[in-house]
Amino acid sequence: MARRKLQRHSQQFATRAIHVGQEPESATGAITVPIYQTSTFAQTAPGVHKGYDYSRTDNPTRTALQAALASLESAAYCLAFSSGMGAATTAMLLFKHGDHIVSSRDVYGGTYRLFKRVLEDFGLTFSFVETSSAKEIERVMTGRTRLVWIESPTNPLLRITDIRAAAGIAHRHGALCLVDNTFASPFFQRPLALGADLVLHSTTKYLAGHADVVGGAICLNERSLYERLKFLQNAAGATPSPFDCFLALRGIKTLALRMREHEKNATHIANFLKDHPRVRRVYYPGLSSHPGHEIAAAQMDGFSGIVSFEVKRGLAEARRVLGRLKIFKIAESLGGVESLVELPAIMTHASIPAEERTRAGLDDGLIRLSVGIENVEDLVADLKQAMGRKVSIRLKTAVSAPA
Ligand code: P1T
Repeated sequence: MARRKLQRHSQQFATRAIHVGQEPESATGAITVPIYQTSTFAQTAPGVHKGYDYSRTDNPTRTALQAALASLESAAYCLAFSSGMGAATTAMLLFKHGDHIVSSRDVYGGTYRLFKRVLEDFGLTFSFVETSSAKEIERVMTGRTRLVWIESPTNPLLRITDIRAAAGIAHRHGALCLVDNTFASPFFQRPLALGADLVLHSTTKYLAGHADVVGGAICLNERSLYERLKFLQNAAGATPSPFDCFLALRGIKTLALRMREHEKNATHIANFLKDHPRVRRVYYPGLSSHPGHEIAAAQMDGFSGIVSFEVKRGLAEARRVLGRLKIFKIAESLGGVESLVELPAIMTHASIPAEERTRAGLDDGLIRLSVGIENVEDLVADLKQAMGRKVSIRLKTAVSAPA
């Protein structure tokens, strides 16, 4: 995106993040949306109420969060959930026995686990393919395909799918296209504008941004689909608490500021790692050497803050690097202000069988960094000291069973 256009986008975005759905409260003028910590609402007569009857169905703090998120995704509607997986599970209730779903091969381990170890038992069938290739998507589409599920960038390999092309294939086959936009955040990518039907978020990550709340959301434009999902949100009940909605909303106010810093720091670190003698490969869509770089540059406004890399000497060396890092904390999750590091094969993606991980290109020694917004020189110094010392590897460590 041209600089001027990006500047305009981010100005409007930053304003919407602070104001949409967040008018001062009418009774008292409270500037911040209150935490409506109530399970139920008084009715003046049976069935007569002020738009809220029970907090699983709707709650004013959730209404505010949903309005803000819908605005940021340029969506007509948004529904909030108790976690990203709560959102995913509810989305999948749109489908029934015999339906076929095409999914990116490289997806969050919990998404794979939901598909393979839960939903297959309910008669849904799945094809996991490299969705960065339109040909691959086309190859597995059948008359029963109802959904193309895409992560872009993917977790943890940062693969990029051409969302417009994938949505086009889905639509030609009468299927929906869902994009898990967690890694980009709406600041850098708005999939509905590229033709997707549904956008899913783990709001736990960049949207809330402070590693203090777990949540999820689905944004969309189509009214009948929204009505069905709204029904399912209430019927299945994976809804967020008012306090969780408050925290997510508070985080969103600074999303624009944070995302620029995440990207700046991640770019710096990707370039540092790219030239490091102990590093075999760096995965960051902002690097011109990344195979998805051109598509990412065309469909995103920036490359976000996750960098993955392989060290030359594999898992044992990766473990040692993690053991030496001081500022980067070893933890699952991502997208918070603080820098985190993890080994996907052992942590976030351990529920994917080893042979499937290998097929997806996920090396046991892959290290994933969630680059925070600390001083970048401090982060580089931390990586330098952790990777600098001579590593003598005696330990041959097996990858353990799923967490
Ligand atoms: O953790 P939860 O809020 O339920 O979100 C699940 C989820 C969905 N989609 C993507 C792309 C994700 O990365 C996640 C959660 N991921 C991690 C916890 C992780 O460390 O990768």
